[in-house]
Amino acid sequence: MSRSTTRPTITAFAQSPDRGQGLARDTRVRWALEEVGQPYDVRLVSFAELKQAAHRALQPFGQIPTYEEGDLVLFETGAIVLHIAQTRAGLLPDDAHARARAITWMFAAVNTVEPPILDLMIVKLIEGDKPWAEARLPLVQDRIRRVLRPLADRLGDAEWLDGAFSAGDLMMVEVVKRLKRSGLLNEFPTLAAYVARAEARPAYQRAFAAQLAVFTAISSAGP
Ligand code: GTB
Repeated sequence: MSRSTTRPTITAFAQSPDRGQGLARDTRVRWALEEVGQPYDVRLVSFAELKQAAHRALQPFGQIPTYEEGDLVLFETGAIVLHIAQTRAGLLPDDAHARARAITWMFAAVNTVEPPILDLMIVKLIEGDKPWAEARLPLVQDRIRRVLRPLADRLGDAEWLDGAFSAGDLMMVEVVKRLKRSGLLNEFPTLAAYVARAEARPAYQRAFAAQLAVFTAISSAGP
């Protein structure tokens, strides 16, 4: 494990549409940094700045978050969290096989579990007024159940997915927690408890508070 000494800078929304409820993806990077005890700086970007060349040089798709550490620039939260976990102690086990399994859960989160959940957000928030939205909703909900059921089965009564809390749990919780308001998570009480357990971690609480503070600051500044 190579210990990095450079203080990273991440980007986050200057005005997050979720009003600081922890749904924007900088939260998962903040959380990973908090878990490993790595202090960091945040550069807030406006929606206009996201699409400008200077930001696209860091993030080709014009999105947050980005991660800068010395001359290293990263985008994609999976890659950022993996980098943090591989360069600081606390988010990946030392045993090579356990480490590979934890990374597998990270990929499962972004590659298998997150796509149908994002589909639900699209149906509800972006395409909600389209003529097909109502008919499509139950299909998307079923696709989500088809990943939540095996996830709940695998978790069973365990605290975390594979031994100690890892970057795999962090990414999985970040993905699954978006279902809270949909009611789907409550169909799987052990997964709801898993999310609650993760969000009770002091590192998550600090990450959540830090991103909420950005929203609180702009709200109290007034128009
Ligand atoms: N795959 C990329 C990653 O994981 O890093 C996805 C990054 C991404 O989707 N970033 C979003 C973004 O910058 C913010 S998090 N969007 C601006 C754009 O594309 O123009 C997604 C997000 C946005 C808003 C809410 N919300 O309001 O609830 C939740 C999540």
